[in-house]
This record gives sequence, C-alpha cells and structure tokens, in this order.
Amino acid sequence: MCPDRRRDSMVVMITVHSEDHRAHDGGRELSRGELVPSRDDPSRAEKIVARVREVGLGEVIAPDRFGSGPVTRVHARRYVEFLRTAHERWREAYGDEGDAVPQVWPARTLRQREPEGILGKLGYYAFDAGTPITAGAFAAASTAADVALTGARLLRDGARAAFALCRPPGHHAGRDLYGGYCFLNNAAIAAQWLLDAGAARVAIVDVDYHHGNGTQAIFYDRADVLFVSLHAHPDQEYPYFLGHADETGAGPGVGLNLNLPMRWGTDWARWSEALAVGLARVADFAPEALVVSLGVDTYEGDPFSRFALRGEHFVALGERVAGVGLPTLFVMEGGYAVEELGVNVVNVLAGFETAAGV
Ligand code: SP5
Ligand code: ZN
Repeated sequence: MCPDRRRDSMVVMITVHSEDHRAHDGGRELSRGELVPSRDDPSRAEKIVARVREVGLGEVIAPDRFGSGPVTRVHARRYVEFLRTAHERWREAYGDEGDAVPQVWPARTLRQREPEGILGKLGYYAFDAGTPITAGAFAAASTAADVALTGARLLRDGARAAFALCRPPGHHAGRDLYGGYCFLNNAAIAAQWLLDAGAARVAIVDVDYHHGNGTQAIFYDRADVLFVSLHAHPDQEYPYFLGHADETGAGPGVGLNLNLPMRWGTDWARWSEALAVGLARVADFAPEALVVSLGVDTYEGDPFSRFALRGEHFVALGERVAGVGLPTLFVMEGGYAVEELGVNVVNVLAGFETAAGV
C-alpha cells in the first residue's frame, strides 16, 4: 500500500457561496460621462464558483445567517438602516426608473450633516457615482457579509484556510460610507468577528488593484488590526483620495497601516517585491489570523487595470501567502475580466493549497 501522503496532507479549501448575490443586478454606473452597465455584474461570481467546481478545489457551502450584530461592530447602525431602506425611498421619490445614485456630495466648505431627502442622503453616505443601489443591493450585501462571517467561523473552528466568495465586494466601504461597488466591508466584518471570537490580533492584506480605503479607515487607529494594501497609486487611480504611503496609522494604531502604492505599468517583478515587504510586516505583527482582500483586477487584461499581472502570477501570489503560515481567509473583492476571472481567482487559491499542503 502506498498512500499518497502529499494528497492526504493537502489543504482542502472550503468555498462559501450563495446565489443571493444575483439580486444585485442591472445597476448602471457613471463612466466617462455616461450611465453604462455596472462592471460588478452577477456573472463575476458565477464564473468564479464555476471554476471552483471545475477544478474540484473543495466543497462549496452556503452561508449561515449571523444577523446584524457582527455588521454593526464595523458599520454605524444609522448607515445600515440607510442602506436597507435607500432603494425603497428612491422609488417613493422617483418611481421605478433607474437605480439610486447620488449627484451632490458634501465636499470642502459644505456641511457634513445628513439631509432628510433620499438624494441628499445618497450624497452624504456615498463617495462616488459608480455604485448603484439596486432593489436587491442590500439583500446581496447582507448575504456577502454572511459569506465572509461563515468563512471566519471556519477559521475559528480550525480550518487552515477558507474562501469567502463575496459579491458585492467590500473593501471600499467605510464605517458609514459606500462606493466602489461596496456597501458592507466583508473583510473588516470578518476580521472584527475573529477578534470578538478571541483572536488577539488579525492582519488584513489587500491585494486588489484599488486601495482598500474603507478597511484602512475602519482600523486606522486600532492596535489589534494590521492593514497592508498593495494598489495603484492614488495620484493616478481610483479611489484617488486615500492610499498614500505616508498614511501609517493613528493613536494606538500608529505603524499598523502600510500602504504600498505602485505606478501604472507595474509588473510582477515590482509587485511581488511589494508583496514580500507586506508579508514580512504581517509576520512581524504575529497575528492569529490573516484576511486576504482578494482582488484580481491587477490582471493585465482587466478593464480597470494598468498593472501587468498574468495568470501564473496569481499562482505565485497564493504560494507566497501560504508561506506566512497563518490561518487565512480569502475574501473576494474586485476583478472584472470576466472570462478569465474564475481561472485567475482559483489560481491564487490553488497556489495557496499546493504550498500549504506540502
Ligand atoms: C472592488 C473594486 O474593485 N471596486 C472598483 C471600483 C472602480 N470604480 C470605477 C473606476 C472608474 C475608472 N475608470 C477607468 C476606465 C477604465 N476603462
Ligand atoms: Zn478593485
């Protein structure tokens, strides 16, 4: 008898997924002066779960319901209530045409005071006009938070890794702020839940092409969460107004925010150097768990990307993350080259499995 020992010790990664994300569909975003179909289309999650099944990555399970408790550990109650009722209020005001999208914001010299009317509230809580609140947005976002929480619970119960296939994504959403297709910050909600479940420290590494401004802001003054982000430089790229290298944390969180912005044209050689810097910082922090905000919009073929990562680089990314040796929750963020999306995402997860299992 010759048991395949390598296979026996393989990390079998569970994927958490729900079809409820499909309720968030048909939204239009402002792009180059026109309303066009949102890039955060249901086909994104469908491509990813199809690829997970195709390669037999591991079991695909449905999320459990955690209620609003873990969500309001991260988000303001008033904000969650706004999200829950926004589309209904929009319909009352403007009828069934279109989705709720803001057009006025409390920028410099204007007052940060929540107005009564829905159009005013949209401007108060949003930071862009690219994140339509569809009729199903809140239901989908709530389920995505449950997907992340179910993944976090797998880690607490001893899993080496889990994949939370969230849609909509979360890393642009702040305590009371939405944008960038994000309403509830799935990675932050999962990290906070792990802390509340007894972890002393959690690290979040955000590899999405865009800066995780929401996650940074939520944990900026916290000593129990390290936030590391690799992203396109805010001087050149969305979300433009956060993500510089000199943002290093505040108060008890001084030194626990690490931004690694990179210029357009960044390839794997440069990107992977930044990853090594970020992962070394994670190791120094010695957390009990790692949350990876997994965006693959760094792909050379992504419609948003001006980076040049290719398919094999996503395998290497997964291998490097496994090398940190921590219980790891992958939380899905961006990635819009839909045809290659499943392959690129599962490449990261398979790279992790192979490296962690040997
Ligand atoms: C989670 C996530 O990846 N959100 C990204 C949101 C980006 N929103 C709009 C960016 C607009 C950039 N327009 C450039 C046109 C490229 N063809
Ligand atoms: Zn992104």
